[in-house]
Amino acid sequence: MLTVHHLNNSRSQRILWLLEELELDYKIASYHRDADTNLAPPELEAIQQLGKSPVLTDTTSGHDRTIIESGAIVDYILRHYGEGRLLPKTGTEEYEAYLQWLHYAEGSAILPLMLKLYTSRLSPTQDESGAALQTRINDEMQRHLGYLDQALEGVDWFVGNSLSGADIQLSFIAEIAPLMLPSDSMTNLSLFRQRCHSRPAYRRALEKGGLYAYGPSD
Ligand SMILES: N[C@@H](CCC(=O)N[C@@H](CS)C(=O)NCC(=O)O)C(=O)O
Repeated sequence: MLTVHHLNNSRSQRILWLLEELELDYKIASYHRDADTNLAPPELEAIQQLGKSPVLTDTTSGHDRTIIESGAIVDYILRHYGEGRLLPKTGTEEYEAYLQWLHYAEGSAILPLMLKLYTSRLSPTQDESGAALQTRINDEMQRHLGYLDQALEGVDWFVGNSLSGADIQLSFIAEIAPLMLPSDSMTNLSLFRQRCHSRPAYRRALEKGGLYAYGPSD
């Protein structure tokens, strides 16, 4: 059985979406963020020592695997259970592009967004050092989100213009971007976000996953 260890309002929502797209059988083990600290509860550390979500456990066919990192989890599910869906064939240009975008989401694009989020929480007394970083953070945010926006010019999806695991992985970037930038400033990214939100599988995943602050507002 595949089990997604899922934290509310988190990156693990993407894994539920992927599993719904593939119509696979899976279980959700739910964890709730602490109301004061917003951190994951200690029970998640009992599953994997970092205590971060998502974690995927796979006990199918005698396996006893625990996998972390959303990109690795997306790729694992597609390679083992996707039956060729949402994953370009190895050896093709599309496969190379898929790998690049899959890694890019958590490897590069997320960093300035997280820095923005964290520095926005600094208290006024700490703010002076935070302010010094803002220009750099804003430049990096524009650079990375601009790159994504440009890559979507004239296409609906990032790889070969059909939905792949890379789009699912990048959806979280598109979803939190409006928290940091005016939502209409990156038109292609904003349309991409709407496209993700309009998928029936995305909607089903939302119903199953519970609280998710970055989904559709309607
Ligand atoms: N790069 C990791 C990031 C994992 C991560 O930081 N997850 C956050 C949720 S979005 C988390 O578990 N936060 C709770 C905590 O740090 O206690 C991935 O993509 O899986």
